[in-house]
Amino acid sequence: MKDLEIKQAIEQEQKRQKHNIELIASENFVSDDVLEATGSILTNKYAEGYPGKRYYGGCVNVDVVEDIARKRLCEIYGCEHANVQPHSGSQANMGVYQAILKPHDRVLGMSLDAGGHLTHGHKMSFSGQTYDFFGYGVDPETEMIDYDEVLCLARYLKPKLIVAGASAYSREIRFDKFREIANEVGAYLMVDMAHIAGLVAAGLHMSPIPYADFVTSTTHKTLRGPRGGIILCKKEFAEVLDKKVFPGIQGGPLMHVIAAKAVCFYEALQPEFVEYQKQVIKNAKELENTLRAEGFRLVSGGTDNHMVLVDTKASVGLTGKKVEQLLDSVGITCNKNSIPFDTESPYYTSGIRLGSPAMTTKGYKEKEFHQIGMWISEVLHHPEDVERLNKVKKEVRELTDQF
Ligand code: DSN
Repeated sequence: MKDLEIKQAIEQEQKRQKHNIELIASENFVSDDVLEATGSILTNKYAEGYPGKRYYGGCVNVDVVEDIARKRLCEIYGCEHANVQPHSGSQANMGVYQAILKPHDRVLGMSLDAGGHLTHGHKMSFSGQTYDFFGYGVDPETEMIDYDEVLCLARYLKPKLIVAGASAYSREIRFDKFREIANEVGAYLMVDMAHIAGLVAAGLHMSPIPYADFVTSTTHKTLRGPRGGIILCKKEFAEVLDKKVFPGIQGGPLMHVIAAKAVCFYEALQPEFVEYQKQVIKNAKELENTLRAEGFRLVSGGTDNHMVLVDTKASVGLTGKKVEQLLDSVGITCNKNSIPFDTESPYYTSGIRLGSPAMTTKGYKEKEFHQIGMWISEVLHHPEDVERLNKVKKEVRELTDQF
């Protein structure tokens, strides 16, 4: 690469990805094949439209790519229609909203502070600015979704759409219950399964497909593909949805990314993928058990999926921001995260979110995740002890060197 500044930044990032323990629940490491497709010459091609109905010539090869991607995606999830063009999860959610809502239509989604996503109606997001979103939260005692509360809110608000799915929720989501609620009030149901898409693909989490009118996702979290979005829906919505994605909210699709999505879907159809997802859950469980044994308060008491939310404020008196910095200083990467009923602002937060997908890809098993939990405990119980921090940093480096 002739651009030395960018070359150097990429090389530094490669070192960081090699030597840090990556616990950001929404990140993963793609295969060489996904990387190859993402960096391929398909980036040169304009292909506005859909296979067989493009607005540019020369689309014969990218048509093959997009058709394969759609077919594989339908095979993984058993869905009727798939759109693989959204550039991101936010674009996928926007595509669905545009397909069925008008500005100021009423929507019920999970609040950001309870674990929902910005695009589930936050006031700083297009979603909260365009539509009249109302939020459901979690039960103050269990810190899990209270389906009776969701039903009460839905009966009272009569939303046109109910959004299920979360960015920071470590428990199984009952899509069947959401369907019952949506049926009772005559609402559409959209499930944003971005975080758990890989677990669903492997049959380890209840699938939203039989219950939801629309399912959105990113492809880069537990699904372990390139950065991007997807939408799955019933056949009856296929036409309106496709029109809203293009030309409604996007222009040319990123054909190199769609090729990489197709490769990711191929990988998700292999038996090894199920083994990988099983290990993701086992590793998160090991982290849960280790941290609980070390005295940490975990939101909702633990996990059913790939993530663990830690109440750092209650456990060690430190904000999520401080903990994120401390762990980063020893080579452990995570993100600060608001927890239910947080008294700190989203910039500081009272907690952190930890996830197992990325290090499971590197080959870590329960033994390594137990060790990670012990290091987190050591650092957070002795935040001022520079000698200890240096010792943990050295040990982290020794472990990452082995994988
Ligand atoms: N921002 C993503 C996450 O980290 O969970 C959700 O899209």
